[in-house]
Amino acid sequence: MLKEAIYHRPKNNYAYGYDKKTLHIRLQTKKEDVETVNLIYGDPYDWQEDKWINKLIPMQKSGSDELFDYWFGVVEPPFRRMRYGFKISSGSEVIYYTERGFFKEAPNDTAYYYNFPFLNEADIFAAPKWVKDTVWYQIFPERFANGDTSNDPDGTLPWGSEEPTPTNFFGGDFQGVIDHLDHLVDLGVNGIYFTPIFKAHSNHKYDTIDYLEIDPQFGDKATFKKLVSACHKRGIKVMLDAVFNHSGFYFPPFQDVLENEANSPYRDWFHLREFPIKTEPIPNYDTFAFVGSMPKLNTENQEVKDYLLKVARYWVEEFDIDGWRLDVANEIDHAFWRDFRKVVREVKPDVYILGEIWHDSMPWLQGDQFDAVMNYPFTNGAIEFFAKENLTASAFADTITKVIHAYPSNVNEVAFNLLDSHDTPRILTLADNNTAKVKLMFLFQLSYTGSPCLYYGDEIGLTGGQDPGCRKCMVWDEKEQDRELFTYLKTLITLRKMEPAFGTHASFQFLYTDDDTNTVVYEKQTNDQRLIFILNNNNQAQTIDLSHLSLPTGTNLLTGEITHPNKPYSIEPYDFIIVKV
Ligand code: ARE
Ligand code: CA
Repeated sequence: MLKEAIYHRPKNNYAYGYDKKTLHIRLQTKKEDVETVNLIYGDPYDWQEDKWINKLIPMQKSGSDELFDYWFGVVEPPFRRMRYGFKISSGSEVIYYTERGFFKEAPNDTAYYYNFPFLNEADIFAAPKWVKDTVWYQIFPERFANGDTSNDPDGTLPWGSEEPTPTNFFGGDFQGVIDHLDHLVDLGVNGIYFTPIFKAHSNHKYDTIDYLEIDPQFGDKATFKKLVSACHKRGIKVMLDAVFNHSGFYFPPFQDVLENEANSPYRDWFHLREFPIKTEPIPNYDTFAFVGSMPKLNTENQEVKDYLLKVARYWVEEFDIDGWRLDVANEIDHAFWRDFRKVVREVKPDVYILGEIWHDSMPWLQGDQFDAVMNYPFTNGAIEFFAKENLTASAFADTITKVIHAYPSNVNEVAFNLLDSHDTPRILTLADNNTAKVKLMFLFQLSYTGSPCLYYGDEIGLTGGQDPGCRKCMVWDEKEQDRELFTYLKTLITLRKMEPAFGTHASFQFLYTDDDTNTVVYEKQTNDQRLIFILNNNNQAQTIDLSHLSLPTGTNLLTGEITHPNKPYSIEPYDFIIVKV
């Protein structure tokens, strides 16, 4: 047994409260090194005649990647506290693994064991319930629809007349969104994530001038109020983009510092290193990246914190928005985010808090800061396997299995799963304009655990490379749209709503991969439904034999045909079968 590969660490993703009475416990061991793992657990104060009273329950393998097996156990400790360890068997070898290391016999001293001291309800990670039933749609307002030319900025170009650049404008606005809400209702999405809408200098608005004003090119507060109410009437949630890591260059406090330097009352609103302030050759103050027009805000300064938390509260309280997406969230201090959560949850207890973090985000997902992060590790796996075909089927399963085991289950269930965004090339472009590959990618995204997000235009086959290419004007002429793709997506979203095991209220587990045929098989399960997804990520049709899985007889979810587990499944190129068993 390879002890070096055996790993557990309480709290975080290895031991956590799933709900107010349930603990989830995980253990990592070397792949295929261990046959059984039993969880030893008991109440730390339950002794009889000097013997600790504990129980042994078998743990299940919840997944494997190229290096490790992951073991999973569920416990409901009667007094919401427990000491625990592991009995691990490999062939004739049996060892006991506790916080104090490995033993041949189970120690009888609870001080040796791992400790889950108490399951406090306030500590449990809990996102708003509605998120599990939300299919998001990301809108870059400047490029969705120009519904009112009277607010077009100077130099606005005719809609879709040119390729997008970092500086050109096409006049998108709120009226344009209101005019096309039925497109979203028809598609079946029920949450909109808007990139920034507050007064700013650029076409992307990530360089804020005034956090309490709508950018005039989008409309005014009355129009925004009309937009939110129109969305809510259609059962569509509204999430805004909070750019609190930095302001724009023309943010009045930064302008004041430029003018008054050390005498400015705002000098501690930023991270200034010396005067005079210079932006070249690189800024002599902290910024986003090295972008001089994005001076980093000092969120540890109480005045800045008070100002930004007032902004955070204002748009929830006055405009009834349902969520905040937090820009460059991992470069702002944790104390700020803990206060942010308190403030916005005070106004709206089920407001959704989504951090933009492209990497491991466990420190922000403890239940005291964010409800989710933009799940780019998921994105990368899906793009590499489905769009670029750089990953084998087993490597893809390994990638996703790692993502799943990096977080507690209750975090995974509300993950924000995107395939692309305003910061990445579009999926059709990444898939070399192969719509069949994109359709298979959408199937995986929409049947995976968590809340999917569709980037505007992907549903009708918009293309585009890295920013700014991915920010083309939306195409509204139906003759120019890929309506077949739209209808296909609409069908998947409907299935996600209709079939209990399709969405995020179900467990997810890979069942089989075949690297020769690039086949991936996974199942989604609820108490009363089991769906098996068989994906053929190959440009050749395949007949896939799954008899070794001894699946029960089922029906093809899309065609209603009976499926026999010992009869190979014939699947067209880049197609799939969903078996309802
Ligand atoms: C402009 C140019 C870009 C250029 C960039 C470099 O347009 O071509 O690459 O400058 O500075 C906004 C605008 C962008 C603009 C940018 C700077 O939307 O068009 O880019 O301002 O002026 C990292 C951050 C992540 C950030 C991305 C872009 O971690 O937070 O970079 N995303 C947010 C927003 C952006 C926005 C900003 C931040 C600034 O979503 O739209 O940009 O407010 C790896 C790294 C990640 C990195 C990611 C993408 O995964 O690990 O850390 O994200 O690549 O680069
Ligand atoms: Ca306009």
